[in-house]
Amino acid sequence: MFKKPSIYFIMGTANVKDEEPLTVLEDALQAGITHFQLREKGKGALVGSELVAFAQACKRLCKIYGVPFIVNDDVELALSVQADGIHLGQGDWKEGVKEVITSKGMVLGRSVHTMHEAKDAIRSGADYLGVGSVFPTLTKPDAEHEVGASTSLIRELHERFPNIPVIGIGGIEPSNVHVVWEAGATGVAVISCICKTSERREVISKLSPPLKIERRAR
Ligand code: TZP
Ligand code: MG
Repeated sequence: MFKKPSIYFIMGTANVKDEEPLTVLEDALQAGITHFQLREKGKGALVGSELVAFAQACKRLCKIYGVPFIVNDDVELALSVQADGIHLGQGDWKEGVKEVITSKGMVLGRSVHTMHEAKDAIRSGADYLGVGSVFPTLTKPDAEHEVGASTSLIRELHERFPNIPVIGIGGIEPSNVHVVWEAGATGVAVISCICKTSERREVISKLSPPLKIERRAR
């Protein structure tokens, strides 16, 4: 699922203000995102049948563009819409979840902040890791951020576990993305810089890695 450098877009309806969320997703797909995660959280978040219908619509769009559809947190939702993957934070892990996910052919992503958490996640079956927050972000106010700690963790993971894809997240935008690629990340995950722009093609092209990093791709 992570053969090329990844531009991993994350969105929930709360991240979008003046546009239709599905329009934003389709625009981002057309503009070249490589992965999509539905992260439906916060005030006014969809629930129940509305959430399932929205997830199904997101999945349909992703399928048209050949982009994996990943669900944040909600294992039940991921299973019911047959997502391609599920992403779990440190607090969202439940015993037995890996077995269920694997039996459905789904990929498992985990958020980690330290080498200890990373080793634990890999041991318990994570197929890829999210590391951050690399930079300060308003999108997740409770996210801890430290550029140095995140980039050195990305660098160390790249060296010690070269087969585990590592995705940097948090406050990433065209002006600072080079820091994350240079640390050895497999991909960059972004919410606001894609949701908030009307120039998605330009932003996504500026997020993409320089050619020398493209060639290094696992
Ligand atoms: N986890 C760590 S930071 C973050 C998440 C979900 C938010 C990233 O959003 P943005 O807008 O790209 O900073
Ligand atoms: Mg979570």
